Amino acid sequence: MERFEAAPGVSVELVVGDITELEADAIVNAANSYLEHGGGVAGAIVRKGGYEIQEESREWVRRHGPVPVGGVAVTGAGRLKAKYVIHAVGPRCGVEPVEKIGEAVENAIMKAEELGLRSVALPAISTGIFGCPYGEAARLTAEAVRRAAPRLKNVKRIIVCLYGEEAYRTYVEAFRRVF
Ligand code: AR6
Repeated sequence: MERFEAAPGVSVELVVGDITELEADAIVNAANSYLEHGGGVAGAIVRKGGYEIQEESREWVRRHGPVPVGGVAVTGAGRLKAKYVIHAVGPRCGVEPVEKIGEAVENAIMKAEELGLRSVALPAISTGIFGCPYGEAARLTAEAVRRAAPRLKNVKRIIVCLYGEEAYRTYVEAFRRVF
């Protein structure tokens, strides 16, 4: 585990593990615009949290339409320890601009703030099925945390959850450069 001070009173922790096991007020999902939760983080969230998360997601899309790339939507978290799932839509690399990762991260953190939460856990958005390289995703994520952190009053703890050592090492390097 590696911890940085993102702003006075706001910490960002990088950890290795399964995001669905984390204790945070909100877990961020690496979602697609239709909130159809297939594999990766999304699949794990529905498997562990329950199918109600998928149903609530469909209802959200029926009401509001698809979530734009870089945007977020909120549902309950079913049986997960978290109170909410914040579904953040990252870009598909080679199709949409990689910079949208930063937008998705910043919007997810600011949504947690708006919900009055103290802690939020994020995965490495777009680096799995959406095919973005860890290096760029890590830099964009670190820069997005730096932009969001000074504006936070409720959120005190941001956790970035990496799945495996390679992702972890790359994100730690990027965060050391930014913080
Ligand atoms: N906990 C933490 N990280 C994980 C977990 C987990 N349980 N499982 C995978 N990862 P991905 P994307 C890592 O594919 O690239 C879905 O079908 C994984 O190693 O979950 O944004 C959605 O419905 C990778 O580093 O998200 C979308 O259609 C990172 O999490 C699409 O995939 C993100 O991988 C989104 O693709």
